[in-house]
Amino acid sequence: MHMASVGISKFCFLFSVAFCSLLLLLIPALQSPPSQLDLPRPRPRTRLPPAHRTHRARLPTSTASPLRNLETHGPPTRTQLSGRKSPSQLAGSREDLRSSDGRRMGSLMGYRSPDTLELRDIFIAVKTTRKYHESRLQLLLQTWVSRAKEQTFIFTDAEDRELQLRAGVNIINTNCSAAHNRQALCCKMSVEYDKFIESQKKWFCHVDDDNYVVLPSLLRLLSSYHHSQDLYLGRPSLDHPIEAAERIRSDGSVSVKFWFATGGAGFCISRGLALKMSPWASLGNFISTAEKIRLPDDCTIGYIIEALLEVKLTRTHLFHSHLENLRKLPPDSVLGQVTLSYGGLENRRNVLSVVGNISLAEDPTRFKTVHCLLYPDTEWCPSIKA
Ligand SMILES: *[C@@H]1O[C@H](CO)[C@@H](O)[C@H](O)[C@H]1NC(C)=O
Ligand SMILES: CC(=O)N[C@H]1CO[C@H](CO)[C@@H](O)[C@@H]1O
Repeated sequence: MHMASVGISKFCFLFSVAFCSLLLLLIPALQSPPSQLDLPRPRPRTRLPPAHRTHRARLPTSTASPLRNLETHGPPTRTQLSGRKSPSQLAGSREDLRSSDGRRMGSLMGYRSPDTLELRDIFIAVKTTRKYHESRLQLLLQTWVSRAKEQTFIFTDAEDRELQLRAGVNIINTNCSAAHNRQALCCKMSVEYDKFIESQKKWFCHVDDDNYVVLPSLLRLLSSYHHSQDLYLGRPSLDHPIEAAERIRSDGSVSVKFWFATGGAGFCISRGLALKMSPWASLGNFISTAEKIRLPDDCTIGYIIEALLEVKLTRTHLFHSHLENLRKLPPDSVLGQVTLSYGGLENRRNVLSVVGNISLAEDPTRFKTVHCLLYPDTEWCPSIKA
């Protein structure tokens, strides 16, 4: 009896020892791999190779601080964007931008699928001034803006509650001067930029109050890119790059050459690129950047993108300003363009040649005709039926 119980205890003891050893052997295999993961790591502010990133993404969430989680996965907020000035901090906004797309691992691994873009992902800024609220703006509100009310933002320089109520669109009083000078124009662009960043939309498109935006064409064009890519789309206004004294990176003794998209034809910037522009464009920085290089708003955009960020303008001939000979656009290609315009007071006859059911007297800009060709169901469009 006694001997047998000793035998059982011995067996139990040996069995426990064997079991524990087995467990000890298994522990390293069960544990999470390499201890480097547990080391405190520097803030993820530098570009990491994709393999590294995927590795990190598999970390249990408990090891990542909630703060870091918020920073890398949440969309960048105004405060995060503000005050970023140095190039190293700029890399930070790059990180924010890439990881704001973190769920699209595909794009991080190098292949991107075209954006499944909707019209409401595009922020369309229309620059105007008090003087044109009745004439130019009214035409836009009646035509293309009526088809994109939610995502169109009209930047002006006066309070106009009546217009806001009547049109039911977003009208932003920039509080900038109504003068048509560099300072006033840059002031408006600066507000446009900040409102776009705030909006969380995927694309920033700027147009003037004499532009018709062919919404289906705009959507088609932007859908062929991804908003996390660096994209600056527009029509170069000159046939040569502009040259300016470099006063941001040097003392102005050297000059830089860069292309810019003419503001009068409209241009679009991807969110990815817009976030990188933040040190020179956000919260009033745009005005000081423009002051330093002493160039107008659209040139300053080109300067920040081409000269400072070294991203090339993607040329497109689908954007049109009133400075072009609009009559030369083949009538059957008009609806395929992205922006259209018309000659102003000084060139009344420079209008699109479109064949429509509305007379030139009734529609001197041809915008109504274009609109009715695009949306024949519009209530004020004349019936096309014979
Ligand atoms: C313009 O001024 C008004 C009144 O002070 C203010 O409510 C509004 O936010 C300002 N607009 C911008 C874009 O700062
Ligand atoms: C305003 C205008 O020109 N309306 C014309 C549209 O087309 C129909 C049919 O051809 C004409 O009857 C309208 O006068």
